[in-house]
Amino acid sequence: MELPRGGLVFLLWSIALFFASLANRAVGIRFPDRIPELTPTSQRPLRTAVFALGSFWRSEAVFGCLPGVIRTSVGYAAGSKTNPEYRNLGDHAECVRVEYDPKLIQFKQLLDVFWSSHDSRQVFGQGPDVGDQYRSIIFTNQTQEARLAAVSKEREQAKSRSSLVTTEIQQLGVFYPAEAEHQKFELKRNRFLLQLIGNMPDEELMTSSLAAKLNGYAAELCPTIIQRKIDAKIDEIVKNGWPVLREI
Ligand code: MHO
Repeated sequence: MELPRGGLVFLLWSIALFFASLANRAVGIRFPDRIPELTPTSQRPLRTAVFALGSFWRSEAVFGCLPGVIRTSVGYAAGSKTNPEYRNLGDHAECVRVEYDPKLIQFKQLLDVFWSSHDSRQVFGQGPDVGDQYRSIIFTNQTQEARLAAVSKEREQAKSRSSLVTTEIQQLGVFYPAEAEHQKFELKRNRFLLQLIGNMPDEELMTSSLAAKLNGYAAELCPTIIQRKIDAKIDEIVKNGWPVLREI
């Protein structure tokens, strides 16, 4: 009897889960992340959103921890310079690209996080960072997103007329990924967490959901409940003796 395609995928997935649960005991929290092509979330159609809200180190951490966000990366957009670099980014803005599962989180909710995570009224900078590269932008892909963005901006402006909301809303053009050292920057500063996930190479850090979450955790920018959940998970791993120091 021929197995339908869906059935085959399910069977492979069950086998992978079984081995993952065995392997999990030995390698801590890393294994599920090693088989991204078999994770159920990545089989669903994902959407992409891009935002600029100041230093992209922080922006990536803000979005990485949200339930439903599958992957994050940082880069440059909104400018005219081709192939911008961190030290020479021309008129581009520092951005975060968020890949999310629309069944778990919606563009509207991402907008809420965008507004609550920076000061959209600050001119020519964000927080301590000065310059046009830190300007506030919502990038859109479709009319529906542009409409939602415009409504949310109006709502934000209506909160106070004492200053103007500087946020631009624009159609996304080219997104240039930033250099590797800027990806998951907050996580990379935390050697303990890096070790805990098995010192993933850069390419893997870029695509890993786990790394996106821990990047937010490292910066203490996850929603409190998630921050606590990860704390507890890490305590558990440490208590159970993983990673195990076998010799010295
Ligand atoms: N305040 C930051 C800005 C970095 S950013 C990725 C710094 O330490 O330089 O532009």
